[in-house]
Amino acid sequence: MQEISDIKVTEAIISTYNKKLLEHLQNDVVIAGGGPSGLLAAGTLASKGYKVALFERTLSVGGGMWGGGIGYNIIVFQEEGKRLLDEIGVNYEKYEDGYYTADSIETVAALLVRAKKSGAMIFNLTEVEDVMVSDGRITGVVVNRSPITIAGLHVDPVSVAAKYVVEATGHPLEVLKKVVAKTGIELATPSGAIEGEKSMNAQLGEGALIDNTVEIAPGLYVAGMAANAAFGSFRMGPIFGGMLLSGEKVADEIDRKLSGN
Ligand code: 48F
Repeated sequence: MQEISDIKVTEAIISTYNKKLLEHLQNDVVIAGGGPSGLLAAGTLASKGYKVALFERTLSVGGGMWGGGIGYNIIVFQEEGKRLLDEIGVNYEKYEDGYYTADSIETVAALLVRAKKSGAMIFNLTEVEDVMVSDGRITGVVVNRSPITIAGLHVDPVSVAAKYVVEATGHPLEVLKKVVAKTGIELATPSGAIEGEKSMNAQLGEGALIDNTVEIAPGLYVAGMAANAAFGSFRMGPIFGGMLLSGEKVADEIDRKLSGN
């Protein structure tokens, strides 16, 4: 066995992490939240060559996907979601016509591997606690270490720039709430404010999700459950086709903007 220096191990971690953090102080796209929609968007954008940083508050990405429904680690996809499962290499079974089941753990793992291998940089234990604003446009995010925010410590955050930010924090809409509370920017919703999430109706919720995946404020897109919560649409429970399709749509829209096509 080679001789191991404890200090070398420490130095390797600190210098490697600092390097990747410094490389991602300016990005094409920053994604707030590492649930299924954020992960799919990160992988799709990174695979097109964009510089992408995804910030996730918790230790693990995957958001609400791990636990399937009531902690049974199975998720359901409808016909339209199957194409993306094939694309990311997830096994699934037909349950009945129009209903497919997949292992939630395999699906999170596949989304994560695809995002990382495509070149997206994932920063876990990092909370997006505010946005950067300039001339009425969102120009980046303000991040802090989650152990600091969870402990409620009075420690200042730091800033990370992006040409576009994606709000993918799911039900709580954390980034958009900050935008509304602090910037005075009018949202692209019917009222110009957050409409609020409605109760369960998977048919209507999944149907509305793609339409709600838009640039909701200059420089800021909404994706996933955050999009439905912002536009006053329904929640949909453990059916996940819409989440992946929303991640795909937000990536396509941002690609169109950045490439000028
Ligand atoms: O909630 P989440 O899985 O978002 P999603 O991609 O998917 C929704 C489904 O899981 C489910 C559903 C399906 O039918 O309705 O709820 O819209 O993942 C959101 C992620 O964002 C993280 C959070 O820990 C989770 O992993 N997050 C939340 N607030 C912040 C954050 C924040 N302020 N900064 C960073 N990450």
